Amino acid sequence: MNGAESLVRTLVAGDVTVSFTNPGTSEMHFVAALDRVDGMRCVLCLHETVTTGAADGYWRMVNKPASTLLHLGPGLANSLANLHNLKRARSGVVNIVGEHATYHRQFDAPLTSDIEGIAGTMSHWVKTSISAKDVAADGAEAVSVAMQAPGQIATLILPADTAWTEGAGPAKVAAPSAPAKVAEDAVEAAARAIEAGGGTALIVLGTWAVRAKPMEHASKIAAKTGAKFRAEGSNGRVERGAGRVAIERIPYPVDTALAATKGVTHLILVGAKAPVAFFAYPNKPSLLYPPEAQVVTLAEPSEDAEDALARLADRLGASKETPVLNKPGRPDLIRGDLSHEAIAAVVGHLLPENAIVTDESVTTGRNFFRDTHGAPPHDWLSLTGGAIGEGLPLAVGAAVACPDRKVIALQADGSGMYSLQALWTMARERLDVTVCIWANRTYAILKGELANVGAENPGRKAHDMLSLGDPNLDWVKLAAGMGVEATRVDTAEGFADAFAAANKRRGPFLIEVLN
Ligand SMILES: Cc1ncc(C[n+]2csc(CCOP(=O)(O)OP(=O)(O)O)c2C)c(N)n1
Ligand SMILES: [Mg+2]
Repeated sequence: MNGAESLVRTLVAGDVTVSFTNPGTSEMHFVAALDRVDGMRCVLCLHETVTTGAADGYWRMVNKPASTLLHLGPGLANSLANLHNLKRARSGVVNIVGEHATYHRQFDAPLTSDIEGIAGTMSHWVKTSISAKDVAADGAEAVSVAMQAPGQIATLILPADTAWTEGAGPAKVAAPSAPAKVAEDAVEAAARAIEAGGGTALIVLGTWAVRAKPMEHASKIAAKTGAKFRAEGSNGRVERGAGRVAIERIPYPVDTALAATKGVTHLILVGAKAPVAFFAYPNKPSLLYPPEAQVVTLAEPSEDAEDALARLADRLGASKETPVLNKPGRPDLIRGDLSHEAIAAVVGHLLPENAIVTDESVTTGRNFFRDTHGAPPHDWLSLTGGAIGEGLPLAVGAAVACPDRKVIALQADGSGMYSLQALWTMARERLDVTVCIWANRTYAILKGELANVGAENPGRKAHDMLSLGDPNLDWVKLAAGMGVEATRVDTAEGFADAFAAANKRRGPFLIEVLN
């Protein structure tokens, strides 16, 4: 058995059973091994940014790593923006990156580059296998690293000769350990902060704390003590909808966020960071909470948030409280123009039960949370690292992870263009995704940002840099060119009809929503 096959067998035995791939010559033996060994689903992606975004969506839904297969330094470099988002989502992944044969590197062939250097910027662990005998053991270590709570990025670099030379056979992946429980001191410190702060204490929830059960504990604590709670500004996966706790996020706009945290005296972090502004703006603070507030960490992102919140509720005598859960309820449809209100109403009115929503809506999505609190239970996956172009790849990964659930990709047009190749993978793999493109034909958010940073009287050149018109993008044709059926709507009732119809069928369908 060659090194490549020993690696594939190691990955499969370690429960890494999906590979989002974009291979080249140096990875051909790995491709052949993937072909020979049962148990690995290989999903071809037509740009590397799709592979890492998909691996992120996959992890968020099943809490285990997919692998990617990337072509040397340039392939890895193409994947970095979504690897960044994956890291910010606190997800895990095993990247397999091909490399020249060990003896060939000295000749500085065209694709030679500093792969470890490129990988190091976005990985928790980087290793180049030095011989075929090591490949399986290195792969087993990579899987263990990726599984380390809350999730880590392991990048294994595979010189071609280590793949094709006789290996040592598969290696065993160590069983992942459960997330650590927080120390009693942390529970006590959080309890004291909440007792001292009362109604001015704010619990910030992130990572696993925004799942249904831990949020119920947070709601009980709020009921007992008057403390408030919110989710981080963007979250890998929030469990939401009817019968679940209504959670609001720390708002994105600085002024709105500051209004939401005004008067906070105690900040209790649960799998979350203290909130900071996305960017600095002249004459605005960087911290999105009063700087004099006391900040207490109940649980790190790697720690067991559910257990921590349950113990905190116990300590505060809140365990018997009744959590406030969303009642079922949907907004009415609004007829006429495709205003942000009307779009949110369609999403809220028609969101399918048990849907997985991937949300890269940017300006169009500001009302989506409000209008979906009472929709049937669903998961909400947001852009976590601010590097736009992850929405469609996330949808690919979520659909591969959960083939029995409808994926709803809510996608701004400018962001969608960074990784629209994901549509082809949706068609190739027959993924059950309804894609809604918010075709406002601009970088709308940046128009606001131009004013926010104090740039005055923008002229023609600035306008052209923020406009996607001239020529208009034709998403129906773009989708058709990649094998995805599509339609265009320009009224709220047209969108409602198309959305309902798309959600009834299986397989990918795209709706270009002119707004
Ligand atoms: C990788 C990356 N490149 C560029 C940006 C800067 N950026 C932020 S928002 C944005 C435009 C978003 O436009 P669109 O997706 O159409 O959403 P809209 O503002 O129209 O709602 C850009 C270019 C970014 N965040 N990430
Ligand atoms: Mg836009």
